Amino acid sequence: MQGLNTLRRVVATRRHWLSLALALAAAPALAAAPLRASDAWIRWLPAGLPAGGYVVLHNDGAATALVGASSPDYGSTMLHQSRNVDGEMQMVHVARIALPAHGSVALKPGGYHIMLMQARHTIKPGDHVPVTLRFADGSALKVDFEVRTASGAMPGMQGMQGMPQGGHPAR
Ligand SMILES: [Cu+2]
Repeated sequence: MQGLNTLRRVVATRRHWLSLALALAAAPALAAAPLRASDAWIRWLPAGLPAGGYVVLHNDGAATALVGASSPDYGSTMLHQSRNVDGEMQMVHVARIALPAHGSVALKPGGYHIMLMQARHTIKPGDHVPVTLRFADGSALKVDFEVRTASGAMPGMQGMQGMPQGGHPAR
């Protein structure tokens, strides 16, 4: 009985040291990565057309910038900005997207986006695409992007277009 209790204590102690070791191993990675991503999605387009990738980047550290992106699912990836030039939407290649210290930047339709080109296989709504984001400080962030249809991305917006104003004929 005494022997079994001793064995249990040894196992418990080992488990404790293992969890402590794991916590120590994780700590430096957390401290060195002040960048986070949320709401990452890709606007799906048919026939393998270039697709826009959108994400909100949060920076808990010093000012930096998004300087590149890559994905194993796409042959070519660029940082783009949509701009309204004389009433016409145009896309331009940008080298960097500034990320202020202790701030955030939203890549969204009509603005900054990640242009994903040359899909390596059929990508459809509901898929998840890994994209690695590279920053000016040398760090990288692997983010899971969810593929959505243009309408699915903005629930309600489609139904609101053309909705009659006031349902009853004036009398
Ligand atoms: Cu683009």
